[in-house]
Amino acid sequence: MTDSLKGLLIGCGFFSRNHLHGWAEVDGAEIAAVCDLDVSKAQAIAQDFSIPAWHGDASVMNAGDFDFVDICTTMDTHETLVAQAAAAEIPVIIQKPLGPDFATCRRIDQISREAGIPVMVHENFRFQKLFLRLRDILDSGEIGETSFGRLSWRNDIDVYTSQPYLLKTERFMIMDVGIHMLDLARFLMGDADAVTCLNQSVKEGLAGEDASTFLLRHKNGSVTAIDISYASHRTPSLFPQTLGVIEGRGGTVQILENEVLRVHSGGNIRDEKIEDDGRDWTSSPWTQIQDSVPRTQQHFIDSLCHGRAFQTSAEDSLQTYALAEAAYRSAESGRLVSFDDLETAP
Ligand code: NAD
Ligand code: 89Y
Repeated sequence: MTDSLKGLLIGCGFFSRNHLHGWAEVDGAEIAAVCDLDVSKAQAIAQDFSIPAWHGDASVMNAGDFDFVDICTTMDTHETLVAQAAAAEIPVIIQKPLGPDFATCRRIDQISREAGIPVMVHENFRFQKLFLRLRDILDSGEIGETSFGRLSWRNDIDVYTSQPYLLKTERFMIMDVGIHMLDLARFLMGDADAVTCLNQSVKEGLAGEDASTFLLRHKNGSVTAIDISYASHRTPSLFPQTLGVIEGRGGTVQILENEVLRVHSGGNIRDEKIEDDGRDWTSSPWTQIQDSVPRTQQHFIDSLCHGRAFQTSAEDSLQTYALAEAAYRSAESGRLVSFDDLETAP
């Protein structure tokens, strides 16, 4: 382990346990210290995961002890923390959403580029096994050039108990889950540059929307329909499954319940069941999401070590966050909003 890159994890809240389990599996990296404004949380999680050091102030980045920083705090804190990491010249992997709006995301990318510090967004949905397999099927040419996609995330998981900050988040559903869907749409269907969107606040007492329905116009002429909701009541719950379909000019892949890809091509049909990885620290219903965390982290470390661009670098992710911005503008105006309508294009 002497050659392992030493990381500092910042933010020891709800999702950070998945990060620490993940880092324990990653080749070439280890977490050397954790940090939380609430130092008792940092201490408790450090002890649970046998991490040797804990801190209550992110300025510990300046100590010169770290090769990378893993930021697992909510979006309102991201610009300041990335600026601190950039000043300390430490590469960053940072949880989604990168920032609360497109202007902030642009500034974060600018900070990263000016300091020459690579920043990757921890966008783990594209690292779910099902979507990696789906990408392989598309790359094989089996269904031909894509023309239409539908991605659907609808459930009523009690996200408000585990992530109570979402109750007060004004840009809620699109930034929390929509951002995963927009990234997936780009991953599977290519870049897009215009959106129409309708938002709903179904549950009472929320500061923001908890359901959103949108259409994306891709640059290659294809279209993706996305619908997301935390107010969709079904038994059993579909959390955390993304369902849908990808149509190509020569076939179709359906994304069905319980991690099944149904491939229609050449007049034939076959089902591929995507099994989880069988880790001992994952648990239903979170397994798919948890399994994707170490894969996301390994991509960060491998790219860093080999000087390669991250799939979801801050710069690349501007395309995703511009779509989210366009979606909010569309919901407000009732119109299709393209990148030309934003003050600055990604
Ligand atoms: P949380 O509120 O439970 O934890 C965040 C922690 O960060 C808190 O303990 C807080 O004290 C700490 N913190 C805030 N500012 C800090 C600072 N400047 N220095 C040190 N510590 C600081 O949040 P969470 O639910 O763990 O979510 C964190 C992020 O992860 C969010 O952006 C969320 O959207 C994202 N998330 C992603 C996934 C996924 O699948 N990718 C799932 C859940 C959450
Ligand atoms: O916040 C959400 C996310 O990003 O992935 C799952 C989640 O934690 C709840 O839906």
